[in-house]
Amino acid sequence: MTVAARTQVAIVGAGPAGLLLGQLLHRQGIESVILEARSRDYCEARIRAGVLEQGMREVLIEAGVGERLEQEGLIHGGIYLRFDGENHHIPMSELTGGRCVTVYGQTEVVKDLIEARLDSGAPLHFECASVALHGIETDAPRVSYELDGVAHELHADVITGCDGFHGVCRPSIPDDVLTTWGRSYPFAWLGILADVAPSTDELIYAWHPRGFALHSMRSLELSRLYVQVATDAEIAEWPDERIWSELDARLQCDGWELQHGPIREKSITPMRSFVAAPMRYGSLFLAGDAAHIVPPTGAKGLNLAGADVTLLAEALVDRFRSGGVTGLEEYSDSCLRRVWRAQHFSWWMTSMLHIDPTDDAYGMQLQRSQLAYVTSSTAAATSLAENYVGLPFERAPAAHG
Ligand code: FAS
Ligand code: PHB
Repeated sequence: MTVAARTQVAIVGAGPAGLLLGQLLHRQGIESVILEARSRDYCEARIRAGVLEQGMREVLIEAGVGERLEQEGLIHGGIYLRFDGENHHIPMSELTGGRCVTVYGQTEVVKDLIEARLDSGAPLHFECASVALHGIETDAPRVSYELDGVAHELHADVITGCDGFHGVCRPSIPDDVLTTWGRSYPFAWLGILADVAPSTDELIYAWHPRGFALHSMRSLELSRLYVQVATDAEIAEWPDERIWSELDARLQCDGWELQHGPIREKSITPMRSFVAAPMRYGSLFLAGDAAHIVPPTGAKGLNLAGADVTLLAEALVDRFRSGGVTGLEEYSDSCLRRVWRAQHFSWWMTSMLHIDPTDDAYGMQLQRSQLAYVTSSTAAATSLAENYVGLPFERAPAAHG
């Protein structure tokens, strides 16, 4: 027996993209159902991004889920670039007319969005199995899935693929329609969450011959740090002592000391760049990691997901309210303009700051020269700053007449 249901927008995936899209639509009276493969605990526990662009902060506050973000988020007006034992501040807010970033973990964004969704009473189903799309070439698509052993069919006007890089939505688009671009990097990040106050007021991105290191944070009591490791590195090879020793070496700076503390979590993340286009096929729209991936050096992944669904929500509201289709027709091209800018910036930050084992001494000299230029030229620092804090989120044409 199959249980049939109907909604306006079927959202596959309850990561930041799917949850924020659902929240934006709900606030405009548009019905949606969110289908998530994993459990609520799994979604809320995944430690991922940590930095919100100005535009993402504004969207979350406008969407009515910004209360904790405003109370607990740490507003940063700059970052440090550290190399050859010297620290260089990039005053991003000064260089961008006051735009800042907010340090607020993706885990907290997801918790805030799940709480808002459950409080709204709008459908959000966790642990959906065998999710599959049907009829996306038509204007009557549907999603089949199993929940608690019961087969379901969700009929919708539109399906949004917010199911990440490994989801089922992008693969539902025929190969002869989709074009993909990508590259993998010859290194990865080992990230730790440590119960110790940060040893810095703003993020430190460090270039060092032993490899890249990043000092970030989650609060004034919780530090988040990363070291570049080999692509085949395993956690078992990285006891706490080795991690702290590498961080001490790579973040070394005269008159400064890194505070150590108990490590409560450690994980290894591969580094890749990826884009799939178009981000629309028939009645299926892709958003977030389902369509694109960036190396985390530029802190863009989560923010790109927010930019996509901000555009998509406005276009969908216009479609359901007044039958306007301009926003939906222009959705993919509008998103991809920002996606490719973020792709380049993320590649540029990654190439400037990581030691590529396949590169040579000449390559390291070029990196040093680039770092010296960015930390001595206002023009170069402004370019980094406006990309890091994020260009203003583009809005759907219909939303502004
Ligand atoms: P997500 O992958 O977050 O969410 C997709 C959701 O869809 C998941 O909950 C998944 O369970 C669900 N799903 C998958 N298949 C499904 C199916 N068949 N049916 C139903 N649901 C399904 N970005 C940064 O900016 N900074 C960082 O430091 C950073 N670190 C990262 C570390 C890791 C390990 C990873 C993987 C990513 C990291 N990112 C980082 C990028 C990350 O933050 C993403 O950009 C962000 O999670 C994108 O959000 P979504 O598009 O919602 O995708
Ligand atoms: C993080 O805090 O997790 C973080 C911050 C900046 C990055 C990547 C990750 O570029």
